[in-house]
Amino acid sequence: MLTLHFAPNSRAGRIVWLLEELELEYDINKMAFNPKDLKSDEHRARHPLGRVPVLDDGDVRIYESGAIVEYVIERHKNGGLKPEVSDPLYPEYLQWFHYCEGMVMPPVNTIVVQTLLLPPDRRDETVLGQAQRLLAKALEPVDESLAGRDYLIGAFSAADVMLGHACFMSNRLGCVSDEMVNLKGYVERIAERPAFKTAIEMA
Ligand SMILES: N[C@@H](CCC(=O)N[C@@H](CS)C(=O)NCC(=O)O)C(=O)O
Repeated sequence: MLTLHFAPNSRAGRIVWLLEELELEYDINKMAFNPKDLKSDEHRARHPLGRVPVLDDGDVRIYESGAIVEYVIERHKNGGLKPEVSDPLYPEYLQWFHYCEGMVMPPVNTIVVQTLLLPPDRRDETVLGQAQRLLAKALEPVDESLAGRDYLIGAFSAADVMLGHACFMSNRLGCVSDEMVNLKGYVERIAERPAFKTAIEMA
């Protein structure tokens, strides 16, 4: 049985979304998004930094959301939700899959820290402004690439589970401008997917 170690409003939502899309059975260990739960000895034994998501699958324990997504689609769905290696879309699939944690999430993290996690007297407007500009820049090529496409490589894929979730979060943080019409439509399409709704409503 798959067990997902989860906290609300976090990247763990990606894994719920994926498991729901694939109609796989799983258990959830729901923790609060606070140091008491995430930095407990119990959770640090699962993830040395006390972060989520972490997935258990029998004797296997794995963290890093991208690695978990790849693990699940390879081990539990015969490589479903991604193009074949020989498919012309495969490089683009890989690119957007990794663009999520590589380019979009670093400024998202900073924005979350600077607007939600730090107490107001420790927030820094300069750092926040830099991160917002960086995120807007990082989202531009995503917006452009979505012109005439419903999803990142046309059909829905695991790259959407990664980057689509990051785009949804960016939009929720108010960082997707109305000019990014393709991206706005993409976020709306994602939000309409029943599996995504289940993931996002899991608090
Ligand atoms: N690159 C990692 C990032 C994991 C991560 O930072 N998760 C956040 C939630 S979105 C977390 O657990 N934060 C708790 C903390 O920093 O204390 C992944 O993709 O899984």
